[in-house]
Amino acid sequence: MMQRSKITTLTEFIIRRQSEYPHAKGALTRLLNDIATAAKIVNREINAAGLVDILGSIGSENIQGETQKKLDVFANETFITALKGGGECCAIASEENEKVISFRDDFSELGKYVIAIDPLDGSSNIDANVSIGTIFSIYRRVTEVGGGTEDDLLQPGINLAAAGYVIYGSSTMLVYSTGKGVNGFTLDPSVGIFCLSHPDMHFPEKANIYSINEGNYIYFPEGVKQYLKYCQKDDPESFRPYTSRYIGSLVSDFHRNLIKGGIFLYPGTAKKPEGKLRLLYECNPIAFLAEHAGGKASNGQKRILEIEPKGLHQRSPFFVGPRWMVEKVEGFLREAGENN
Ligand code: P6P
Repeated sequence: MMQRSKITTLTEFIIRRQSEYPHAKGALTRLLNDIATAAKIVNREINAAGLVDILGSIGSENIQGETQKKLDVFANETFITALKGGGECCAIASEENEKVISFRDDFSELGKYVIAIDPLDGSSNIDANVSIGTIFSIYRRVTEVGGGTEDDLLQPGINLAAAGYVIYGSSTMLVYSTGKGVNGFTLDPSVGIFCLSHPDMHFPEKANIYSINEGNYIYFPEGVKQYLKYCQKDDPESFRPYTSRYIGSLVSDFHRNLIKGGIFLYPGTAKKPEGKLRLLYECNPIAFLAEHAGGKASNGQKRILEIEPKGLHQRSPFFVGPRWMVEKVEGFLREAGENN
């Protein structure tokens, strides 16, 4: 009988990693497992979305003024229920909710962590059957007692205890870091277990992909326009011209760039100087993962993780990928006097 190679499950991996923290009591372990459980439930609905009447909008809008899709609402409710029930989290900031969801019951308000989450990022792609994702950030609370508050959530990314994403694609993967490397787990749907499939993920040395919505070209800062011209020059020694790849789903674009090597850019524009992506639950978690995978993330001049958040839904220009690629676009912005 063929001996199956030893599979490391997400639970085994998290518990093994917990043993490296002498004072850990398992709260973060349980919290990460709560997230994985919710992801499996959302995954099941996404896979069935084409079969039952769960596609389409529910007619309401979220606080971003974006039409909410049924799966958006389902995913949001699923993660909130799982995190509230797990007792390790005392508050959530979600893209789908204007204010912090504070858990004030006796059980949850003792939770030591708070979470900022985009429950279903890229949802405009749902009806086109394009891969979408969940993005999460985990902070230790800074308040002492009671339900979590906005103060617990408005922390810079350098304070993150953990961050990660789930990508619901040709296979479903959970990729996360607690600050000691980035590891990817693929869901075996036949048994509902996440199995270690991408240990110790790093951006590859050879990177030649750039991801940006070039439809906004005329509104880009001059430095970004110059960078795009640099990407398109013919110089085989530096792997140029690069390949342009853009899905319009941050998790999918970032995951591909992490595996194949590439930079993702969502600059501020003349019309939207702060860009589109939200600092707390899109830029920070992806930036945390990028740095622990050997990369860099900035807003064009400042490290994303050092930006002090002022609001739950504030936006930031976002450049993330291999360090040398991000520094290249920062150089063009500096030359154009657009890095102040
Ligand atoms: P655009 C999805 O709505 C999202 O927030 C990210 O997942 C994605 O990277 C970005 O917006 C796409 O924005 O303006 O190119 O459609």
